[in-house]
Amino acid sequence: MKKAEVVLIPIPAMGHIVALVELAKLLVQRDDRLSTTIFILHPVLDPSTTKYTESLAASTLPDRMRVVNLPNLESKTEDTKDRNWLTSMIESQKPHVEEYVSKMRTQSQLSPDSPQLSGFIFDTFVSGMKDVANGFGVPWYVFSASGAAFICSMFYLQALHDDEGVNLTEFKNSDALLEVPGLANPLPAKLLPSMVFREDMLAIFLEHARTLKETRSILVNTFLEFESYAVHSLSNGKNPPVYPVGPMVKHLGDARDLRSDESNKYRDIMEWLDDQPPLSVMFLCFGSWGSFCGKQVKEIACALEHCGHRFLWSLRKPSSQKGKIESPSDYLNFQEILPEGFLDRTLKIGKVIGWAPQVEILAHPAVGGFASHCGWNSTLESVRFGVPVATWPLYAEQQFNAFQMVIDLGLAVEIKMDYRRDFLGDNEIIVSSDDIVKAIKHVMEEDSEVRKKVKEMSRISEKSLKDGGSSFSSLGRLIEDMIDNI
Ligand code: UPG
Repeated sequence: MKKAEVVLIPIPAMGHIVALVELAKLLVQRDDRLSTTIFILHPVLDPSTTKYTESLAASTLPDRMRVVNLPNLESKTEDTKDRNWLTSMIESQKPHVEEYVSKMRTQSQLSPDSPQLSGFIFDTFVSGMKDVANGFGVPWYVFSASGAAFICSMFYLQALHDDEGVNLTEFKNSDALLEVPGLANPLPAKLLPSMVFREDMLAIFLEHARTLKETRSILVNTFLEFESYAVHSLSNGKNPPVYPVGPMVKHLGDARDLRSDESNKYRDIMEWLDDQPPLSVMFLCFGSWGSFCGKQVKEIACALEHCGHRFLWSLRKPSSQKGKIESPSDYLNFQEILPEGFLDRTLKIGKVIGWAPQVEILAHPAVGGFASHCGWNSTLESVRFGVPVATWPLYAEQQFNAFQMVIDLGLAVEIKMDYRRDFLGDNEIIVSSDDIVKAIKHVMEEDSEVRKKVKEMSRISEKSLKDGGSSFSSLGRLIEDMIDNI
């Protein structure tokens, strides 16, 4: 029997590692001819990612799946203010990947029963590692931790820039309507991914878009029925083949694997939820890097006090140094940021927490709505568990995702679609408590059209992963391709 080894390399950030870990699990569980090795690049971007990778090391991984931590090259990549940090990290990690994979290969060649290297799967923004795969003479695939429409936007923007000479940075703040293939409706240009608006980031974005055209195939964490417009648009015979293999979301129960002090906090949250009526709780959580300035926190607090719904709010502390790219941390005491008396006044209806066991919360029957930054994993988790979202995008491609969810798919409502909170503190506007209340009331309506549509999409998402479903079949075709490589 032919056995194949696949090496997966995500960006060292939560939203990217989670999805590739789930893909690796899916591959080995689906086919016993496959083995997977995930390389974690170091330094990882934030402490929550470190906790997650530690929990992976501590948990029992499925057979034929391993996680390898590459050396920590902190000194070579420490200047995270340098927007090229990822490019430099990838360059410096290449020799380590080569060395490790060479050893794996030598060992497998000694034993004909061992799996043979069949290919690499790189995150969209790690495709600079393609030389390593080429050096080993094996194909490389790209995995998008964002949606299929986002990939369409990469190709579209690259063509606008390279073929038509359009200056993309001028789209910042522009209301010009763009016909992005993969979206059903014209997109206001200001909702394009943030990378496009800064010269230094744009060059990197375009380089990745060009590289994407060279890959063996594009794997996307999505499912056909959810992004049918985008998947069909990508499958035009000119692009590499596309495999929608999602939705892959973090497994329920992963939070319980964490260290016991974390587990106690999470138990407390889950017990609080157990005491709340069905669909009564609005959950607010803004991803691994989401935080707000003090003035905005006060507007949110005011909205929660007056909207008339119960709430569970993951509130995180922004970097104290303006201009420094630094992930948020947990507040030691929420009182330092919340309006005076807020915690006492809302004791019976709400709970403020730090890092949240998000999938467990979304899966809980008490949760009726989700205010989210629209990171792609959070978007898929909301769909997977049938919880409608109130969109509050912050950075990266989140405005684009919010547009897709609210306007294109009708699966979410808007808080503010063109909000942008740059890591460096640029462009911050304040969303009023009135606007927040309006969106919360809308998303919490029990019999709303949006809720019905999300529930239906949740059902379809489950079906897509089961035997005969669209993502199940797509993964099967991908696996055959990987086995054929050896
Ligand atoms: N999460 C928690 N608890 C928290 C916050 C987050 O469990 O308190 C989890 C969440 O369940 C999800 C992941 O962390 O699985 C976060 O992923 P995502 O929603 O995609 O957000 P980001 O971490 O912000 O992800 C980055 C980009 C985002 C992009 C994504 C995938 O910011 O814009 O879509 O990567 O490319």
